Amino acid sequence: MIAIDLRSDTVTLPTDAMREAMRTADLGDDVYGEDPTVNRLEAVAASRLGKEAAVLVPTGTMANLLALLVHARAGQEVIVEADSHIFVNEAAGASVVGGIQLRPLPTVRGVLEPHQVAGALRPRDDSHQPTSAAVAIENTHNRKGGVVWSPAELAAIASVARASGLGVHMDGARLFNAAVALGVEAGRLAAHADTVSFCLSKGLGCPVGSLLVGPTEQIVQARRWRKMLGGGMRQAGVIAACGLVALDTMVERLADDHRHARTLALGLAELPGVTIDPDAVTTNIVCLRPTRLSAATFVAAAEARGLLCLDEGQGVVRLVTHLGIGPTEIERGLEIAEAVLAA
Ligand code: TLP
Repeated sequence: MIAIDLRSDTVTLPTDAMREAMRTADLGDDVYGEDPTVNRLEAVAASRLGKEAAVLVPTGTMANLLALLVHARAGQEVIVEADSHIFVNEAAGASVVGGIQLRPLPTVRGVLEPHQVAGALRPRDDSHQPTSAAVAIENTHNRKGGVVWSPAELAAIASVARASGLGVHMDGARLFNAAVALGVEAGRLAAHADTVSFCLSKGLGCPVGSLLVGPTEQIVQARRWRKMLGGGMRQAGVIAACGLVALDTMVERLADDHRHARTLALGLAELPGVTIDPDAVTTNIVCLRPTRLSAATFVAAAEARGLLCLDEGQGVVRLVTHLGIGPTEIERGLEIAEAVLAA
């Protein structure tokens, strides 16, 4: 039985075009700055997001960590959303490596309100307290169900941050999902942050790789941290080659993933025994709450029938659409969910 894998968009496999690009890529030693394919990808990424420079890293986690290390130093604080990937899922890297304190603010949708950020700022002249260095936002917001920040919401946070001298980092692991959902260029969204990370290895289909983009001075610092953390890769052009294919050909198709997620959400809403708001599904992440089963029971029973999804904790099951999922898989997934809920 071939499973329908909706655990994450990270499970996607490289396309034939990516495999061919890897095979034929011009390579060099990127630690010497000599890999032409990496150099090209970094230039394309920076220009696409309207920033001066970019650095290729293995993972979104490393891209976020480098960003926080560049924005803040030991004893300083970075404001984050309480359900953000940085706060929940990155093993406290900024605290361990950088001595940086994270300040989590709870929200309903994953979108920080300007008054929350303003209220969380530390006084500069109180020697008891850490000093506020930056705000990190997540777009789309993963644990809240792929929530897209509107340009106005981004502008509002950027304005509070800048008025107080704070840096802004955007964890845009799924930034292109946000851009496609809004029908705008990703650069318009990136303009509200100083640094932006995005992943090649999620909906864009690459096997590995993320980029951090921002001002040259910050990216130069980020490169030093990358080296220290062991992220200086050599003939990384094999990865970058896939990234170039992805930025060229895989962005527009994210709209298919969004359509499939919406169909899935509408179908799930028809079933007894689940709580779900299909109108909240605007990108590729669907979150549901089984009302009569625990999330863990739902996930185990679905897996036994060939549907893989994730127990997100707190009673929530997450299903993510991606490159390997079409209308047939959505239809079959709904049949399995129906059987699980009826059993
Ligand atoms: N998210 C993964 C898991 O870690 C939860 C997933 O399956 O969704 N920022 C955001 C918003 C993310 O969702 C992720 C990965 C990352 C950063 C980290 O990226 P990687 O896995 O490349 O370190």
